[in-house]
Amino acid sequence: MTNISAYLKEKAEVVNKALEKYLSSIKSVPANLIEAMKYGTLTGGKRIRAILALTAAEAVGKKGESVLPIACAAELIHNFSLIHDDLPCMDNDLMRRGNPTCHAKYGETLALLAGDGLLIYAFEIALPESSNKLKDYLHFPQALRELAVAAGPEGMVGGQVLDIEFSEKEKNINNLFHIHSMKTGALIRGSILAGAIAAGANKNELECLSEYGSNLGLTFQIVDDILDYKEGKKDKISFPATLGLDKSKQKALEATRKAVKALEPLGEKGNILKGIAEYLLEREI
Ligand code: GRG
Repeated sequence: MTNISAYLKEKAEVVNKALEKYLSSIKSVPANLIEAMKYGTLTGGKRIRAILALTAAEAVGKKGESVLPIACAAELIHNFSLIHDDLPCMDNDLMRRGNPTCHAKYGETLALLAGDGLLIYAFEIALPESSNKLKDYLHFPQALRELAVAAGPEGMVGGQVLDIEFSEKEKNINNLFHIHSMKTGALIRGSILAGAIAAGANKNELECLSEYGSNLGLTFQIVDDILDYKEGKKDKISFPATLGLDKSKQKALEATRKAVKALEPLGEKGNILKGIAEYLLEREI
């Protein structure tokens, strides 16, 4: 049985090294832009989306590192969204991951552009540099499309708009599920599917992973809300504010059980994904 926290730590190091390398290899741009892009990406972060992409590739029989560019692309897209989410026109947050937010450190204009830079760079690193590399990147365009759908208007960006536009009264439990499945769940599910697609997964494997990913995304957001709530952010419209703490925990447990059940057809190959789902249910950070 794999020790999941050791596994997550080891994979996060692999991802961090790759992100550092990618971001250090950008040439001929203003130094302050690269600095802000690195700051927004490399200053903390659990790397869950990238790790899920690597682990999904392993669950369908490939080496995780064979899909590292796709895993890093998912992580760059996530970090772009965090920088933009913190901006004054969105949440106007001054702290993230225990440090000043990107705009608090570099100003609003550069932070906005650093986010844009990360989003676009995600697509650059996940596509082959030259036709010599096409063989290694065979399924990457399809994987990248999965990430684009997850992050774009049908997913994360659309969810953010709904979150902003629904009035407090409209944020009943059904709308809350809908907003979060787009805003947070879509990129988590998309990262899992993108890792598996890049690794050449078949239709049955993708069906299991899609169901796993949807439920894992829901667990992730409910637990995120519970952690915020326990930290005293009780004004926020969230699962515990709407359902209460106990019912929210129950919903997260139900979603985790569904996620784990969805992995059954993968047999032992799904064990690490199962462990990650259980770990994310119990996480404290
Ligand atoms: C403005 C065009 C445009 C796009 C941005 C702001 C935005 C659209 C979307 C916001 C999406 C968002 C920030 C959702 C919150 C998701 C969430 C729970 C983030 C925290 O994820 P963790 O815990 O973070 O994985 P770490 O720090 O570990 O990386």
